[in-house]
Amino acid sequence: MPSPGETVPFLDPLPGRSGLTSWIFSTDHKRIGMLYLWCILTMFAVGVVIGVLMRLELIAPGRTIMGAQTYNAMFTLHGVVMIFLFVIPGIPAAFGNILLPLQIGAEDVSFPRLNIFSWWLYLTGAVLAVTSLFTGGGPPDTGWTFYVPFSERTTTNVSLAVVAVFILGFSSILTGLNFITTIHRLRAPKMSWGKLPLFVWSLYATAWIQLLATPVLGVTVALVFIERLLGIGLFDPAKGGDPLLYQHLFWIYSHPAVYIMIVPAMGVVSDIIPAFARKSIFGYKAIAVSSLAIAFAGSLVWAHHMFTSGMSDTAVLVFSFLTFVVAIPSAVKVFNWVATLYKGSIHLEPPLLFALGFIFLFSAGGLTGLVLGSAGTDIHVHDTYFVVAHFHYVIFGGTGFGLFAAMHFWFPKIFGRMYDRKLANASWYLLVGGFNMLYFPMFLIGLMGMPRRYYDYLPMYQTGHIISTVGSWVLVAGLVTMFWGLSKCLRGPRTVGRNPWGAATLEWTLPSPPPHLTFLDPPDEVPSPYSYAGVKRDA
Ligand code: HEM
Ligand SMILES: [Cu+2]
Repeated sequence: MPSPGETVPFLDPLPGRSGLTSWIFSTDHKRIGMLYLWCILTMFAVGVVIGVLMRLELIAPGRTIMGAQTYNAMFTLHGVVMIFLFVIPGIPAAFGNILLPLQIGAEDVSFPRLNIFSWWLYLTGAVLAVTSLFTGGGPPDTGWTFYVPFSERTTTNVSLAVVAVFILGFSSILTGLNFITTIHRLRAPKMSWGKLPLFVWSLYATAWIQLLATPVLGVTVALVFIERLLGIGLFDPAKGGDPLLYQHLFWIYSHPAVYIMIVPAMGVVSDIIPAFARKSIFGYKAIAVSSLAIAFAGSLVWAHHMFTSGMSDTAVLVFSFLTFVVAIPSAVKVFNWVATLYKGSIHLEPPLLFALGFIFLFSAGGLTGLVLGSAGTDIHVHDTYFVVAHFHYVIFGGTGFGLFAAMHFWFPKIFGRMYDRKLANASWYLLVGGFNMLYFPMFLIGLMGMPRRYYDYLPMYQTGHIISTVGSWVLVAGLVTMFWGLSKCLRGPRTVGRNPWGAATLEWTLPSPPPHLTFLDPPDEVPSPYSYAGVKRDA
């Protein structure tokens, strides 16, 4: 007879093990993924509220709803929350945890206790980051980049904030370590590297960046902390330190970090597109290898954030060239997705809509990145709203939409219930429309010279700012609609079968929701992940 663990859905309590502790001390990768998911969505909500408040301030020149110092704290907090608490952990820690073992036919990740420990570190880091706002000398006002020497001289609570970042970094490193080991050691015997779902390949590439690049950030923020505490001159030129050194160290992590954010989203899109085009993925190997290529080449381009910092011209040339090189693997992916859709039998369901939103917005972000990667044009738009537009297109349009796509693809599997598809479709129009209204004008006012990180501006920029602020309201309407539609996954009878979309990766062979214990014995047969012959959808 199977144990209750093999039949009871993982969301439901097991006999004798229920309540909050069965979640926060769980070593089940699926439950840990859910813990991350709730935290990440909460942090997203916090970040959005702050973003909307900033937009409100910017609706008119001069002071509107907050003063300069409050605005500085707001953009710092918004950046820290969105980067370190939302997009970096976002897809890998939530969906990666839930799906990685299921997709490779493993019982769990390699180190389940380390896994829950990572979540506790994440929670500690999040609590400290929020605490830094209310304690010490007021909320940090440096921007999420903590640039020296200002971050060492400001009397605001930077010390606690960098400690929080340090702890969050460890959480990320441990997740990466866990995933690499799991993929190497725990694949089902028949799950060869060539049969790995592309989402797994993307997590694998990401995990290497998490493991190798994050320690650099840890060291860097630790040095800022030490310098603030002890007053030794590491980075502050007044004390004989070197501020450029800080920028190098910071971006050696933080540029690869943008790939920690985006590569898993690319993996999500690579899994969704073939399933909804009913056609095998075009260029499986190219997509898998391009994830690794992005991880590798992406580690060599950090100084494109520093073209105006006074580096040598040779360095500028080299980093500009390398930046163009790293665009290639991303373009390879976009090409392959489009080629997969070509002549497919397309089902325009919500997951595909969000994946298409990803391709469109990410491409806009990526291509404008080339304007920034070429030093001549970068010097003109550096530190303007052009940059703000660019990175929102990449990280929000890319990773954010990738996460939305993942939710619409896998929530039926996770909860056993379908969301409201009409609301999902309606929200997509509001989100894509609101998004472009919010961020596109920023390209234009950026080109006109509107600097970033200012609460005030010249009247010549007001039209763009008004459109942008109204766009933020449309976007929020889209978010509310989307989450309202998704919340249907939380109530009512569980009616979704094993494979509502007719997808071919292993997790769709399990019940929805999967039971507590899965793949105690590895599966005998491992499907080809994108071959749809004979795969039926059952909802
Ligand atoms: C409703 C959604 C959002 C709105 C209204 C919004 C708005 C803004 C505004 C007004 C700024 C300040 C620009 C400046 O003065 O330089 C900003 C900066 C920023 N945003 Fe957003 N944003 C939103 C969503 C997001 C998301 C989803 C992410 C990440 C996934 C994100 C990441 C950032 C980052 C990293 C900064 C830079 C902070 C800094 O300069 O230190 N934002 N955003
Ligand atoms: Cu970069």
